[in-house]
Amino acid sequence: MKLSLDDLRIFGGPLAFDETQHVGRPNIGNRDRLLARLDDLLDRRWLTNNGPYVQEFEQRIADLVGVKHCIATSNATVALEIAARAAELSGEVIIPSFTFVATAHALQWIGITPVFCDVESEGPNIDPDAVEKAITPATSGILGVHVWGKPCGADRLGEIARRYGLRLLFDAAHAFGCSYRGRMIGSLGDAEVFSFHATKCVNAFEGGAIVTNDDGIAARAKLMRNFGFATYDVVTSLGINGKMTEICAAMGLTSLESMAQFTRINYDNYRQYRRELADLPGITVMAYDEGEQNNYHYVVIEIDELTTGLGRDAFHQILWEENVRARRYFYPGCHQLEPYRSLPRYADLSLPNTERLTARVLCLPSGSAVTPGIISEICQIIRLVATHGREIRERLSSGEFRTSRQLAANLTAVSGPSHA
Ligand code: T4K
Repeated sequence: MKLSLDDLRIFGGPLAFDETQHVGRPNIGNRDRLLARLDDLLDRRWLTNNGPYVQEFEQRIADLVGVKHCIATSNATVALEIAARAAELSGEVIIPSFTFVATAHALQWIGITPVFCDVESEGPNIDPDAVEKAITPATSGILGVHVWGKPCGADRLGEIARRYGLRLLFDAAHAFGCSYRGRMIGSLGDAEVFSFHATKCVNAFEGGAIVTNDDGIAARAKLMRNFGFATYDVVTSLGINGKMTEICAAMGLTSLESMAQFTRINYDNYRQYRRELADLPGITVMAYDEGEQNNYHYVVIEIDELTTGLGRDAFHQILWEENVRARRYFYPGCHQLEPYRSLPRYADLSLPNTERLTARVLCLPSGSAVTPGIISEICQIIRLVATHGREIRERLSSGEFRTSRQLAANLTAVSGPSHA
């Protein structure tokens, strides 16, 4: 336990964790079930191309979400590209800048201009009023993102989309198993996309899925996922290779069987972080609406530098020094990343809510690889730093540190002037 500043690694104390603590360490599930499925698929000699495990995975997801169609893919980025084409998007599509860069890249990759929009002042999701203001004659759709599994204002967005004749899609990469006003995410808008990447609550090693009630989108997406082949030797549309393999579907099915357990663990972790960081000035653990279904996969703190005396980047670096790989999901906003920041259309773009959020949030380790003891230790470090922010800054500024000189320089530089 870190009880005083001298216990911190940056002042020469011992490393808090020998083993690196990650955000999104994969949940494994039942190994025996997975290995039995691997034996089956090897015996069957059917390894990919719409095999039985993929079809079973798709059915399970469609049932869970309550939609007509699920098209499993190799990952969510390809799923976004396919969904955008299947929904016949073109020209400009409005998206939040506060998202993983894949949301923007998927559009840009297929020649659609992502129009970055601000999030609501309380964050973390796209602001419907800002969406409406961003609509131009070139706009063909809106692609909302349910950041950290927290649902977008889908009803308002749906009303705007209807009024302007736009398609409404959602990047639900974080939101498998979450609900919005009692409806499962996945059933909103024209289509939604899930990620089953290794770091997600339910994982298929790598994987994604398009879910929709729209027969046309589903039919086109199915073709596009497999090079546009309607049957042997018959190509009826443009396509790509976006297929999920059988081994990924085997993992996905196994992971789905443990979903309730993963969610329970995430919930307990989230509650523990909230309990142990409660009443800590300047630190807020972002709350989930417990009236909805949540996967509680991301535990996110917001840091108020004016109160703590140290900014988010200082917390980030101090935690990394202790072998805690807290993550800045998301930093910076997409509009400040290449290739967008160098393009003239984004050069003067200012998104104040996004920029404020990207400077203040930090995701903490959770999931089945994290124990209550690990969470307590992480909270103890955060509490120590948050309650001694100004002292830490002064000690580092005066050169009193026993670890990396460069780190000290960064710690004082990234946080800006003291607000004492
Ligand atoms: N839309 C949104 C809103 C998204 O957040 C994402 C992906 C996508 C679309 C695209 O989905 P996919 O095409 O990936 O299906 C990670 C994930 O790779 C990425 O899937 C995820 N979002 C994003 C939020 O996080 P990175 O580059 O920040 O971290 P990564 O994958 O290197 O690893 C995360 C941590 O987990 C590391 O600290 C190490 C640990 N780890 C990772 C892997 C892969 C393990 O312990 N074991 C592992 O097998 O993107």
